[in-house]
Amino acid sequence: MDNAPGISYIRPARARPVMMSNAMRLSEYFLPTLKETPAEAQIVSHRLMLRAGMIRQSSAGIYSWLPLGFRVLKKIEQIVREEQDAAGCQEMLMPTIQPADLWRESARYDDYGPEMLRIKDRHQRDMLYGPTNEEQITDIFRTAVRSYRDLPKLLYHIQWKFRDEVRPRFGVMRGREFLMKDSYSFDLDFEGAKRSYNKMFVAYLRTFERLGLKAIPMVAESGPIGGDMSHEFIILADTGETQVFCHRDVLEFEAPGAATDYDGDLQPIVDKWTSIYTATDDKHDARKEKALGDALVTARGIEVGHIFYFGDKYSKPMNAVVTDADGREVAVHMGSYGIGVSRLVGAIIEAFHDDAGILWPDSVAPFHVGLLNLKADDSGCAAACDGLYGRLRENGVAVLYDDRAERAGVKFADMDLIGLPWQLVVGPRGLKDGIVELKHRGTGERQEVSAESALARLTA
Ligand code: P5A
Repeated sequence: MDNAPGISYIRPARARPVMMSNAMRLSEYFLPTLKETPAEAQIVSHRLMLRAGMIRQSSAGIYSWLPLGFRVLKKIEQIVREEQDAAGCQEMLMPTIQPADLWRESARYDDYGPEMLRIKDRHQRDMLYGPTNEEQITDIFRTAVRSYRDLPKLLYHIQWKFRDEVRPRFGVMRGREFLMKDSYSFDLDFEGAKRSYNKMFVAYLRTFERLGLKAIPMVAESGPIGGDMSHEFIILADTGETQVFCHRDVLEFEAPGAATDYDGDLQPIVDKWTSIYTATDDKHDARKEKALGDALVTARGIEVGHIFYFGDKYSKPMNAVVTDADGREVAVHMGSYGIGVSRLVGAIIEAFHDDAGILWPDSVAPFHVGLLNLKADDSGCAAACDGLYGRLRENGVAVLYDDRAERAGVKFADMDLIGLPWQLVVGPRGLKDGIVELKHRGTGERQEVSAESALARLTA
């Protein structure tokens, strides 16, 4: 609708970055920590997520994300997003609820079985809560793209999925409702598809590296076109559900850096990783195991990502075709690429914790600093803490300020439990000499320093 003359409905908005509130007082924050270990939690990440007030179970395998857990989830999501964007993948958003008819076209409606949550709408139409989105993206693609000139295309979204797992367990690690980043590639031919696949492969190595994880790509299944065109990305953890066999050299490999040229040849990077023996249970080779001898590492792992090349598996039955340079119609070559965003929260805790709680890597920590006022009813102490809180906040340091009227012991325990990288501890005794304590949660290292130098360290 046009504006009426003389009336301006639109006020120009000033550009302002969108950010989460970066400073919180614990007395106001919704952080329902638990002292007791919840009986239902079998693995450490599940226990710690419940105890640290990050999640609340709604029903089996379905969780609410409370403010602290939500912050971590969003941080992980953002790192995943940045690396997808860097690789040339374009973000979009598809719905959670899909029409069954699309899945009938690919014949997966019957194949998927009881893991699929089937729903009817008020008109008795068959719908489902999407366990993945291959059919839906193929449908979008086929109605919009006609020519090879529009290829390649790489699209992704970060959206909730539902799989009615037989045994949902381990908290967010094997949920029924879970957050996935799923990308889809469309190419004219196998060579193009391989380039897209390699881009995602490299983007995954970089993503997991930024999350502080050592993720090992394992050949998951040999494609029909020769070569290995499905990989699971596994991080090693004793509580993992996947059995892993690999050459110990794999553990020394490093992810390619941020300077990676995605338009260059990525094949050498992929080859470097896949040249050394890596396998999961189902695909492991007893002869190779013997040949490796001492170099063989057997371990348990958590699957945090999975990438697939599947050619025309969906494009053919669903008629997603483009015309090639000779005017012939060809079914596009597709791949799909998943990262378990909500699973990663648990996986990172499995990798980084001690007896007292979580040890967040800097990149995903919900706050950078925990500020502890050891004597909230001491006006000098409170004034000093308020001052530090203000300064940290002004400098853009994400800080959680424990200003509660609790005993020091409770504050230490809670702060260790939620695992913020730095603790700034302020008590009346030290304050008399202008001294505060700076503790690094990961190393346990403590330093008594002046308030000013603590600030300098934390804002550097
Ligand atoms: C790839 C993207 C797919 O669904 N379709 C779109 C393909 N692959 S996958 O391996 O089945 O899933 C991708 C990643 O999602 C995580 N994941 C889960 N996380 C929590 N709970 C679950 N029940 C669950 N199932 C899968 C895994 O990290 C997996 O690698």
